[in-house]
Amino acid sequence: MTVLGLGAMGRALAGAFLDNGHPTTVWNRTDGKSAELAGRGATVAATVADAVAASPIVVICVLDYDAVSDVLRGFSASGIPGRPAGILVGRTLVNLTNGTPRQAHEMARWAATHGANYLDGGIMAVPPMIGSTGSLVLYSGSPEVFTAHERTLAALGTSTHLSADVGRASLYDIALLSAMYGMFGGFFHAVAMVNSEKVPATEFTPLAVSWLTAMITSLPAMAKAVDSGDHSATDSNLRMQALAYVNLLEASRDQGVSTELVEPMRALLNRGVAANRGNGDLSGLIDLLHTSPVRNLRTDDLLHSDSVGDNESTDFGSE
Ligand code: FVH
Repeated sequence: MTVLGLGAMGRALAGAFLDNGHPTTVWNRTDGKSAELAGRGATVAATVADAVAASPIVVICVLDYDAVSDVLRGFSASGIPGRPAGILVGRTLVNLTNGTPRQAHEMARWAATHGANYLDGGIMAVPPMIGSTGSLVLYSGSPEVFTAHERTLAALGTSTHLSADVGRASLYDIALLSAMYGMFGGFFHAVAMVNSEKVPATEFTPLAVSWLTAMITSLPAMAKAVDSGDHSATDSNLRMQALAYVNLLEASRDQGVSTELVEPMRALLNRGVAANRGNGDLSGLIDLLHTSPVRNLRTDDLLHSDSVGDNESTDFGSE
């Protein structure tokens, strides 16, 4: 194995390969991050080319795709004098750097022009989890290439190959991060609310955990509603929630808490009411995310009216 990039994640990845008995070569842009891995048996390469030449599988995990480009820019398919040519031919490049589906497709094309196999991956774990079964690594790209290296990659945790579409792993990665940041954003706002009355976060948090745990159980039913297009089944209709949400905003302002995290949901709830989805489930809002808000209407009129517009492209951001 070769691991390019020895940040917190790269070091964890290299450590997991070593723990599983894989001879591992490591490289990092700057010095000072390889000593502990060297002590555990890793070979420290002086150059990227040396590191790549050392192994059939090259894992790269750096800050972002610009950094990936910086690391790999020296490689030339054409054999320009002074640059390593052909080093990547026949090797498998596994890119676990966070990025977008478009970047994954571009990277796959780049790898193909250099004769390398390419897998793109998304790590759903933090560094201390790497190597445990709780660490999920998502892969996309050629199923044959994944199968060939599946056992080796299992050193990092639970591997899941999603699709031959090389952008799929980053799509899932970004989607899962979106869900995570939504949860964190809600929690941050909630803690700021109780903090405004000097309630310690640690006192409040067990209630938040228990409430969020209960609410998470509604996600599979919401997913079913999205897939069927039928959002009619609900005990908590959208219009009721849109009205209650006004209190959330008013209370925040009264408590001196910024509404920056919670305003966007208000706009979407209002768009849902305007799109005649008020009697249905909250999951109906997901459909609206495929359309853009385009015109302004008065929120209160719509929330308190039975006859609402049928335009799904409505923005209530500026009441
Ligand atoms: N750590 C985490 O919790 C998350 C978990 C999920 C996956 N992410 C993604 O993993 C990628 C690497 O993250 P990281 O935690 O290792 O990040 P850092 O500790 O900040 O290390 C960054 C490494 O990237 C190297 N680097 C940065 N810019 C360049 C460049 N222009 N050329 C070459 N290398 C570069 C940096 O090198 P150095 O500063 O030590 O020389 C580190 O090796 C990331 O995509 C996360 O989103 C982590």
